Amino acid sequence: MSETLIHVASGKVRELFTIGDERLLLVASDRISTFDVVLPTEIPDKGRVLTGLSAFWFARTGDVCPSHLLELRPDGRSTECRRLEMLPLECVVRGYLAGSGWKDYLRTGSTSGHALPAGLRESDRLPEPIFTPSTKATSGHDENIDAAQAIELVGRERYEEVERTSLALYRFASEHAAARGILIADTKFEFGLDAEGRLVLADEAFTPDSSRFWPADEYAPGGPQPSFDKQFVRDYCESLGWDKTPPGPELPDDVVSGTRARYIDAFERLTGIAFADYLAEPSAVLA
Ligand code: Q0Z
Repeated sequence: MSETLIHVASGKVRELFTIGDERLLLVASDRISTFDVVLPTEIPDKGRVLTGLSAFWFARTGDVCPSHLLELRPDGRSTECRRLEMLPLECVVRGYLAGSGWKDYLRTGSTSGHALPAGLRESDRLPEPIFTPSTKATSGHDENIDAAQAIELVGRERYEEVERTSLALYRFASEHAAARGILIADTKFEFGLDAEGRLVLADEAFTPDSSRFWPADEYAPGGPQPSFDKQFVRDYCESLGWDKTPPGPELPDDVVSGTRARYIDAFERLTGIAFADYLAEPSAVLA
């Protein structure tokens, strides 16, 4: 017997449904966003790449922290998940100085209360990875907060647990990825609590949508780095002189195919699995 799906939320590129009281269905579309705008052109299989990568990581980080993943569906883009009580915190780990971390550092010499050495350049590797939580903004951008503000949101003990767990997850995945030619500059996790109050990794993990992936062989600190997945899209959009307000431009076929190839390259490098094998049998990433 099939259970009723009730649509509960739309993200920029994903949809969330409930299955009964205790489960959710997370569906990753092929939509792509750039400069915070969803474009009218899809990247075929992008949702499958991201779903397969998340499932791959969930299957390998269970010793660090349990995940919400219950089942990967045969379509390769949908996962059944445990429904959790989500923590009101975006758990960000940074191994390199980019994005809002770099902007904070330029203004103040620190980010989220971490004093950093003087003289760092944009995209430099940090002396050690740092935990830089942010608040979940309902509209606009997440706001970086310091430890004291995060402790107000979740309590001291839970804060220490999410910090320790986030850093351990980042160390595990960034070492795995670097050995395969991909630098994970930073990444964002969302955690929830199960009915027993245990911390559970939710949402997506170490996908190009939740992380900054950089090609290691092009790494050149001292300026912004090309994005592993979206650089063709960004370069094309910049070439049009588009003002980055909706609607975004349609993408030409060569930008679509080049971008699709980059997503598949990231998937194959990180998982060691041929993408065609994933399409034939998504559960290959769980082994
Ligand atoms: C995730 C989101 C959207 C995709 C809620 N296991 C969970 N338990 C409870 N809530 C969530 C999860 Cl993953 C949850 N989101 C973010 C929104 C599409 C993901 F519309 N929201």
